[in-house]
Amino acid sequence: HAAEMERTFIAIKPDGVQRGLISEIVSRFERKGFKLVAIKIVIPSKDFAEKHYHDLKERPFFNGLCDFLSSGPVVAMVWEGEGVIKYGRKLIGATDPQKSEPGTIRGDLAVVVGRNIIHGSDGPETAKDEINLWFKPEELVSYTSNAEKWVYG
Ligand code: DGT
Ligand code: DGI
Repeated sequence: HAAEMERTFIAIKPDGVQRGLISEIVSRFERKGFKLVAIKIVIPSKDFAEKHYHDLKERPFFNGLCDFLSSGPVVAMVWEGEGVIKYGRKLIGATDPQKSEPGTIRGDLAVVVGRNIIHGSDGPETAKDEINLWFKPEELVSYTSNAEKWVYG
């Protein structure tokens, strides 16, 4: 498994941080068997939030969404593993917590779409773009996890 592993960008939004859910969320990715390769806590500027959500520029909730993301600390992370982009979305659950299944992060821990506590890249292209937006290359740590041989066999 030395080959290039898939990576995704995951962010705990200000509501998740303020509600004390950092460890709960990190734990779900960690216990699954995914590997944490970057993590930091930052308060994004409004301008930065707009860059992150540029795809949603035309939506009526865009401004409020960007105000919200820049309203407090965000825990930005990069997680690595086989199928981590798609399965990360599965761990997170549907965008609207009213529709997320129990057992998912949003299903278990959030109630409304405007406060759905976490973001995850929705595909390989956005994963690459979002990792590059939030992290410098030297902030990504390459290492061998001792658990890998037990996770992948
Ligand atoms: P997903 O799977 O969460 O990326 O969402 P999609 O791709 O199934 O749905 P999309 O990208 O068309 O819409 C994203 C979210 O935006 C969706 O959860 C509901 C919300 N939304 C869509 N259109 C409108 C609208 O006209 N007004 C408001 N307030 N929300 C909208
Ligand atoms: O990738 P997701 O976060 O699951 O969903 P997305 O990229 O379609 O939307 C990004 C964020 O925008 C989402 O996490 C919460 C917010 N959002 C989406 N739909 C609505 C919304 N916020 C409000 N207030 N109303 C919406 O209908």
